[in-house]
Amino acid sequence: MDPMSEHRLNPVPEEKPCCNLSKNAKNCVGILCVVVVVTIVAVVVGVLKWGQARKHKEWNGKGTTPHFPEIVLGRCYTYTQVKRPELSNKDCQEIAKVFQKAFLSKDPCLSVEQDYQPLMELTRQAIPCSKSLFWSKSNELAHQYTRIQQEMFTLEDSLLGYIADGLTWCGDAGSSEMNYQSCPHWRKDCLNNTVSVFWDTVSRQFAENACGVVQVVLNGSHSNTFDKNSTFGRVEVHNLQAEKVPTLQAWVMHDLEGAHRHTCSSSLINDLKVILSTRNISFTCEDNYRPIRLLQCVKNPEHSFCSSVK
Ligand code: JS2
Repeated sequence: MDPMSEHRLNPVPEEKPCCNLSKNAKNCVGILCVVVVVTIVAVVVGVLKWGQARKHKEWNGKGTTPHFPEIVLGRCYTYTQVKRPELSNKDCQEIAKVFQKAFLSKDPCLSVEQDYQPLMELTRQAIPCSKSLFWSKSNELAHQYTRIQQEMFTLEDSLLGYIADGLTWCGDAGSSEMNYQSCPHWRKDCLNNTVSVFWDTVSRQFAENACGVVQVVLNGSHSNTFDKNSTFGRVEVHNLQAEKVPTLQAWVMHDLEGAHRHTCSSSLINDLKVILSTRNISFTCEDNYRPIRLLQCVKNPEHSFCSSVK
């Protein structure tokens, strides 16, 4: 018999699909497969992240600012290419790299000034004499003033202060990664933490490099207008160089609404005067320095104090 005829007589039953699933059932199987794959991926990523987080010590302070490297690089370019193009030759890639080298793979509670020396060298910047402005408990008002008087410089108006202001960063001795989960808190964990040592270091350098007549904006409505334990009172006052800085001028500003807790004639302000006199630096003081008073009135023109301001 012709094999073909045999074939026709006993056709092999058509391959039946392996499973007689309806269209819906097939969709369900497909969705189930996707869910299983996604779950596996999520578990793997979770374990990897947990492992990464676990290898860092846990601290009481908030962790490294998210996108820290990108923020540092971006701020450096903004400052050197837009705000102060006279610094356009600064190497921001190198600055960002050296900033991280200052704290990565190091114990964040054993930070020392030396860690930041290479970074300070790279960002070195000449502040003109008689243009340095210090502040204490008056961050917003001091920077409102330097935004208008752009020839004046606070530390945060300098390249390194501008890059770091408001950021948190830390690493670990046992890891080359940044700790984004937590960083040491200055009171609950340790004083010599990565961020506090940075600000003391750059504040000391800012004061050491100051020349000419320098100013400080103090908050007369604050209970501790001159705080000996503040960065200004503990670091900057003691690092001004008498051979370069003949005089410190204090501007004691009062909130338009707030209590006038301290004025130039308060004993607290006299404490500052005494410290400076032992360092051969003269001291002058003015309550509610008019240009800054006018700035306060811009925000509150109807206030009674402001109607009398000529
Ligand atoms: C943590 C930060 C930040 O004269 C000023 C500035 O030169 C500054 O460096 O130090 C003085 C202000 O510090 P002070 O007197 O302790 O006043 P404060 O109102 O308690 O402000 C504390 C800010 C210290 C330095 N600092 N510290 N994290 O992001 C940061 N930014 C600055 N400027």
